[in-house]
Amino acid sequence: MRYSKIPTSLFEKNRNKVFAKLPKYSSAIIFANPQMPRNGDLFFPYRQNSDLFYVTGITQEKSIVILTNYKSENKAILFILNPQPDLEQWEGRKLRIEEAEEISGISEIHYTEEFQDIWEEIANNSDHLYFGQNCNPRLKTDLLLPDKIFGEKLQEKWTNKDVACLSPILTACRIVKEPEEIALIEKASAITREAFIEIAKATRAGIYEYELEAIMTNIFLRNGANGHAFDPIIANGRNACYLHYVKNDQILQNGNLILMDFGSEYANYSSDCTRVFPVNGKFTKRQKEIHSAVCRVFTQIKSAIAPGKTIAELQKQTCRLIQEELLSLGILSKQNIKNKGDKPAYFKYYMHGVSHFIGLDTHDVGEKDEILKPGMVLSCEPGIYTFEEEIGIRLEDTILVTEQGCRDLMETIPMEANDIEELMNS
Ligand SMILES: [Mn+2]
Repeated sequence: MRYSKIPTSLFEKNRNKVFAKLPKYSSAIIFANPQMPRNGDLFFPYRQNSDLFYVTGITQEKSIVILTNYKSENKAILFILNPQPDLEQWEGRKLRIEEAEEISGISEIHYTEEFQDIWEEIANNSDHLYFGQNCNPRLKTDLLLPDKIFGEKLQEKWTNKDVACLSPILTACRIVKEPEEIALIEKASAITREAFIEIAKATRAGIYEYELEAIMTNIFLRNGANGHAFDPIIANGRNACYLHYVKNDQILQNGNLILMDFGSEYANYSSDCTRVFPVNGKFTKRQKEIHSAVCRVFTQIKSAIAPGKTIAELQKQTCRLIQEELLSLGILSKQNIKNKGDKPAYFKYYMHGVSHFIGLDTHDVGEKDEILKPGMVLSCEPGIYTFEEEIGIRLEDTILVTEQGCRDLMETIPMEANDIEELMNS
């Protein structure tokens, strides 16, 4: 493991949260993510299913977990690969049963060969069957996902039972983070901070965007992160106006701004940050004007993050504030705002959400109408993008909701233009 061992008490707590939401005589099943084929005999880098990790801490492929209360007591049963010497010769050592127990705190562990028989017995004796599934409404894929296929088979086979998707239950559990999880997100954020400081100092005209990415990757890995929580965006000049620009293959031009949306993933927990800084270490007057406008919106929205609010409400407020800033910047006129098309006038310059939840996934579980509670972690990320002026600004921190309001986990990463200039010229 690249990260310090997570206490099994976290996974026990997480399992207990799930059990508390299962009706009597229920059995829930979660499969590891499939290994995604690349080409030839290769796979893409492996990342565990966040739901399975959440209740077990296990990152090994082909693992399965069943959470059941069909015999009235709550019980977790874990299945792992039977380690075969010929496979290990190629892929390295696989988990032993004692090791899987030490990571997960689960005492009943079998090899996957035994899964089918044990599951049949458990399913047969349960009234409610839950299957794991990626239910993110923004996921668009034509792939036949194994979880979904398994769920459909369950529905076909057990017509006399209540068969349902486990996602709503796991979402309700995962959305509020335990102190141990917050500590891991803080660690990921601290690594992200270190990368920004190094990059700000190394930035100069004439080098490629990917050279900044190389510094970032180096610092993430050196600090024990899994790597990037998502493909980093390192966009100078007009590239910053493309929201998900990840080619990072252009030369940094003197006079341009760089938008960098990035974050390390530590122990499978994400951090998410966006900063905008000048290639030559000095903002122009106009760049500073637009940057400060987004900074003001960021500060106001951040101060509105508190228990009881929703992301949908923050979004409305952001759009109002951005519209005002666009007016003062002279980007929009009062007439533009009055002429209503199918979309409001500001939409051309600000077209994305101001917040998403953050946790085991960078776009973590939880919807826009979720009422914020202490322990939830979310982004705050307003922006203004103008192709006319070739300036794209987005400012983003990872933020924890607290009893009193919120705590910015990235407060110490310079954001304001003056602080950035000071850092770059130090
Ligand atoms: Mn984000």
